[in-house]
Amino acid sequence: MKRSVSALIAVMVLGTAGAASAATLTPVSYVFDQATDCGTYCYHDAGAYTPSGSPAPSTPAGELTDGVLGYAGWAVGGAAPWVGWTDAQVNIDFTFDATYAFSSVSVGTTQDTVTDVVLPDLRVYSSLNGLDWTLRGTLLTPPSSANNNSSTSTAAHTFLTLDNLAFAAPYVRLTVNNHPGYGAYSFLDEVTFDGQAVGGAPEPAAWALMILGFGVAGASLRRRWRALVAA
Ligand SMILES: [Ca+2]
Ligand SMILES: [Ca+2]
Repeated sequence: MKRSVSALIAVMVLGTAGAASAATLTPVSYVFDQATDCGTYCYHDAGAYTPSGSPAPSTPAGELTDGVLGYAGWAVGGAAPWVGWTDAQVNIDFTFDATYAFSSVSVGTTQDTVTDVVLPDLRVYSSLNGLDWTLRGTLLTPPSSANNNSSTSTAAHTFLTLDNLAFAAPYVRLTVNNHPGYGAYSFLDEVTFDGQAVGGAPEPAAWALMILGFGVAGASLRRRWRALVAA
């Protein structure tokens, strides 16, 4: 009877341990190599657009991680929630407060036409020191008019997700490429990360397993002790 109860507890504990807790991971900061040449307009990280010639902000204000989304129609609300570039390729480097094991990166973006604001190609890199980068995932989205939205649509927009990622790092780079020869702009409004902590304190399920292990070891010691006394 006793044995079957502890077997049941072991199964319950193992079941909990198997359901590893992936969570949304929030970076502490990010920077991007946005050029000051924004074409006709600069779609800043903070606020709406400004005419060409205005300096781009040197420090991002955090629109990519503030939880605020735009619509499929980028022009709704003066494009305020969007961060946009005419650069063919932009690197956005995210810094986390510790090393995490990443499983997916999701990017809010939209398209009006393939020759204006176009869905980008995305690449994810990781780094242990913020200097040397290793490619971890690629999501290519060939330009297609099937992805067009009216620039005044209030429908929900696209999220492009790189999943099945498996790397651990404190730095993650997202490279955004707007298909040279097609789009003039890539627009992003949010970047989210899923994963879990590594090398930190054991999770409750791990503690339960350890305590169960101590119990089993203790019981086995007691049995051995009793066997010695009886002999
Ligand atoms: Ca946002
Ligand atoms: Ca903005």
